[in-house]
Amino acid sequence: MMMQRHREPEARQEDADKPRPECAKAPKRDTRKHFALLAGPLVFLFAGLLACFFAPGSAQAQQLVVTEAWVRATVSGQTATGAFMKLTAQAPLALVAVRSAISPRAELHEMRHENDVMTMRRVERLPLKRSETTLLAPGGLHIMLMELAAPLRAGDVVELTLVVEDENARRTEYPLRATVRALDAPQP
Ligand SMILES: [Cu+2]
Repeated sequence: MMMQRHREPEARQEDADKPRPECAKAPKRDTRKHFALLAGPLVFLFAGLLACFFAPGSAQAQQLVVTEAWVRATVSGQTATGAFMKLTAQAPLALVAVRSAISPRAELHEMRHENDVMTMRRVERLPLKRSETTLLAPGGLHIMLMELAAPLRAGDVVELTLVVEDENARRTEYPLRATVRALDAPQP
């Protein structure tokens, strides 16, 4: 029995070395190439699926792209400032709330020039059309960060969370970081 067992691997090796008609027709290299061609995209697909399942909100995260986020610096004693950015929705969305650890009262505001007077009002819900970029900028729509506990200096980084609602009233949070820019940037 023992002798037979020891011989087994050798016998298998010999079998493997023998050319088999079926294998001779399709060289091994081709099989590997096909596998590599197929495996590459599969790995990416699988990694993508994993990311969707395990990264909270990442499936929805692709629905809103936030760029060029910044916050205007403040001077000592100033307790409110504006946050600005570009919002591009990949699906019909609405910005419904803003939160920040540095402000117990963060609101979306709109500034309008009416009869030579600049007026500012709160916007409860900002619809974001698909494939359109909405600009939050000084003199227009902006996020107002109020009741600030400390001054914001140029170069500081402020963490904000945008709460966005999709067509099915499903809410998704988008955390983002905005850099504080110098005071001489235009007023909100
Ligand atoms: Cu405001």
